[in-house]
Amino acid sequence: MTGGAIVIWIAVIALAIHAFRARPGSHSGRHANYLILGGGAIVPTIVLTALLIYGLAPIPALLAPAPEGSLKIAVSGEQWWWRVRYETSDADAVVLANEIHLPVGEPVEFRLESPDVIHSFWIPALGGKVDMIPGRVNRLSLTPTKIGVFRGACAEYCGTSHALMSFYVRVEEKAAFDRWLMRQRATALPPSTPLAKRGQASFLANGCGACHAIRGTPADGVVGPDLTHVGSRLSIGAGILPNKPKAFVHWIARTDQAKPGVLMPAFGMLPKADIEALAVYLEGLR
Ligand code: HEC
Ligand SMILES: [Cu+2]
Repeated sequence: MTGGAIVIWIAVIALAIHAFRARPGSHSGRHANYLILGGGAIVPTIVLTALLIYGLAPIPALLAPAPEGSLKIAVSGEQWWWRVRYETSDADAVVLANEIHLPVGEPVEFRLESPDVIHSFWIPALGGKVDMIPGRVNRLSLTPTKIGVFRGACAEYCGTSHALMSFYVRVEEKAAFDRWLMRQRATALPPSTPLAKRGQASFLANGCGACHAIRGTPADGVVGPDLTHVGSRLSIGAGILPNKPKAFVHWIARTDQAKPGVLMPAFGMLPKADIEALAVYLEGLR
């Protein structure tokens, strides 16, 4: 493309210089018309058609199904977070939120959906963006080639906190990925310290379980993110806060300040000690 651009640039500049130097009347009207038709219509049509074909060619590979047996991950864009479901060959899927791990060098197929409005799934370092449209399942296939942590974002304005809807993708060696997936599949470990126990009791007593699931406890809500291993995530609140007890306290007590318009009520009315216990309990869910 750079080569082609240089050739066209030189041709245009040469013509411009020629136009300045030519004496008036040195070209017939017929010649001038050929130049306008050729340079103004035919050449651009050929060049732009070639560029269009070149630009569209890689798209079918991105949208085609990944090879049989590759990893399939359903991602649902919600207001304003990401529901992630690993559809592993076993019957039981692995559910989490706002974080995706991938084995390096292996093809993966994302199935993108949305229950509410149009979102757009975009991991700039790994692949093109694809819209998540209510009532449809769009596909995106890619093969990550580099180990590392990459940020993803919603690329379609979807409401008040559209800009606070991010996620992280961790690309790692297959062995590390398998260990991670096994841990994510497991149910939550019971709380071990008195403070964490108090946190769990508070979680179950205050209705958090109506919206959140913590597998291995009676909490089985599906309105909000699955919190079974929330303590293992790189961030909380869809990429906006660090995974630290202090951030959990802030999120639980002043949810709407952390994320305007959020579909979770703030629980600032709970006793401070309860909120701190909740934070310690959740942060410990590795
Ligand atoms: C009415 C439903 C509802 C209730 C009740 C609720 N939440 Fe949430 N919660 C949500 C939703 C929805 C989100 C995702 C918000 C977002 O990121 O936009 C969320 C997000 C969270 C997150 C961040 C999860 C992540 O993956 O980053 C934590 C932690 C959390 N809630 C804890 C709690 C606790 C603790 C309680 C009880 C004190 C509670 N929630 C009660 C709906 C609820
Ligand atoms: Cu969105």
